[in-house]
Amino acid sequence: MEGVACASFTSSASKSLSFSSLSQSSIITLRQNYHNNTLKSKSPRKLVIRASSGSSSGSVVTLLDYGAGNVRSVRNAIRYLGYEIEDVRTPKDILNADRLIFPGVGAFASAMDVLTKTGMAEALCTYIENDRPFLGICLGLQLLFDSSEENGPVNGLGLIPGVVGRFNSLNGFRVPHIGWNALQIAKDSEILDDIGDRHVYFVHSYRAMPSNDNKEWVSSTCNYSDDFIASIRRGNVHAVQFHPEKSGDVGLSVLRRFLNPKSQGSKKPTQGKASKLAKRVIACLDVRTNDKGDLVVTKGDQYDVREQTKENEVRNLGKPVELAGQYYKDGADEVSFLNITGFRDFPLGDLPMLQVLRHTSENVFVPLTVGGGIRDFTDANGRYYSSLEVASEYFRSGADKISIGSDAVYAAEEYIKTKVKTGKSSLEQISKVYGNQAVVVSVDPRRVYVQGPNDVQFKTIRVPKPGPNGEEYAWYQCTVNGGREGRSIGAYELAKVVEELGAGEILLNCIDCDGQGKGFDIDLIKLISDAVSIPVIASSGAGAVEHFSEVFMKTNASAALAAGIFHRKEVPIQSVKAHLLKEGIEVRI
Ligand code: 1PR
Repeated sequence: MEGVACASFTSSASKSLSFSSLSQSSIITLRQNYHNNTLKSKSPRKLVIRASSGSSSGSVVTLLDYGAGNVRSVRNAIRYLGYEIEDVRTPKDILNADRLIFPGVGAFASAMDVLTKTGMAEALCTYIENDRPFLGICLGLQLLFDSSEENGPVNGLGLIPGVVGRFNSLNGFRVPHIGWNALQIAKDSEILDDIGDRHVYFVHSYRAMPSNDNKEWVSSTCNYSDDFIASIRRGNVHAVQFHPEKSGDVGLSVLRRFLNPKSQGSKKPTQGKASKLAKRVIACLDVRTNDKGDLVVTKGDQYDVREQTKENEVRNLGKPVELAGQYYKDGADEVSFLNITGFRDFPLGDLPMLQVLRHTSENVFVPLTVGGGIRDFTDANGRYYSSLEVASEYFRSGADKISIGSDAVYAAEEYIKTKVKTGKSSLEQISKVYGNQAVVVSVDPRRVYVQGPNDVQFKTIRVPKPGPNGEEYAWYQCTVNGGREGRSIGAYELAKVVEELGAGEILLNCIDCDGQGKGFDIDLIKLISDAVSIPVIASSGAGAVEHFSEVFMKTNASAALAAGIFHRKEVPIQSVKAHLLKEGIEVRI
């Protein structure tokens, strides 16, 4: 029945549909897959289509946003390139699109559910079968396959043979796969022509694998634990597993080539070099309102952000949007904003912070993380806001990831006490809706010296230099409220628990090293990055380029973050990267 419905659309459509690059046998194969895939549906839908010439002009792009998450970055990138966006509201809008972008977000099963219930699944199949210009991004690539193991097996659109499976973390590869990787170009794909051996940004836990059955589709692969499909192309149909909207200039060129293929000269694609996941260099902006009421970038010494003067003012190192834009141009792989007074001020009342995100995301095309104040909150009028609502507002305003500090500590303490996952903590709720990869836990530990490992119930390390009273061991005590309150949980215990509760990444600060410029706390970073299988961002203490190579050589950190040296312009980001390259450490250039 489904096949008949699609066929009748094809013959009756008034819009001329091009079958330029799909042979008749390919179309039959595609239909067969979709047919098999939907046979289980209880009441086969018959799509009534009135194809029109559509309202799209050359500068209009149709965007399929089914409301499951944040596609603001994609919107920003399309607008930045000078195009207007028309949103899909009905299946007909898909069929009438001149150029369709499908940035899949959220989980595979819920996306398929929405697409099927709204009739969009069938419209998408028809659109793609008819070789209309299509660009799927991330989940927008995965949904084209037969099925996914994510909370499944769950049927996909069945247009491309293959099963989407989870990365295997057993070989020491951290899952999610977050960061910058280069591609192995398998065939001419036009939209990838400018990439060469430059890195693009990935963030995902599931991937499709190349096989004999789908080799006609695969236009590039990427290696992470094994070779997975980084992009597909068949005729006018493209999809990429990476995020072009978050891949800096090179990502914008992918979008530009899709949006306006004719304006771009065709190049012979250059083969990428073998690539591991590049180590990331992250610029962090601690943001707060100063005593005059202006939102400023500040920076502490061991978390004290006030000048040591009579006035005792909040240190002001610049304006958040300007600095973030500058770091993007300088080559930062990510930018993080930490709203450092978020623990006491309600972030949704802090409209300037949301404005900062909105403005930054219009011009910064690498991932943006925001943290501070993500927790449940009841305002002065008795209105209750869940942490999920707070996070959603951050996402809507342009964040790609949110970071949770104090609230993650409380959730971990509770879990250790009860051994029950309630599903109610901010960490669990946000990662369930937005995916683990969108949730960072920011840890603010302080080193506490002890005489022996049995002095505390927490994991200790033997310290290279004895403590003030000759102590040979130390543990790392977690704190909340910007380091003001020490808690009865170690960073090691916290890291393991938050991974279980759904964190996708750990931002590992260190109060002792913060702002000191003497290097990262290698012992701490080694302890935590060896304890978990999610990526760890080393933070606090960078003072020279050598500190970055040291942390990457001596620990399993996936990224290194710095603040003071960048704000004070002591060390440019490019010098850090040049140094890392010289030391043989792969970075994005
Ligand atoms: O607890 O969920 O509201 O989150 C609050 C967030 O604000 C946490 O991520 C916490 O780390 C951060 N925060 C709170 N108070 C401060 C402070 O400095 N007074 N900043 C603070 C944490 C540490 C790093 C810093 C690095 C690198 N700042 O973000 O950027 O240490 O600095 P460096 O390179 O200059 O050494 P919640």
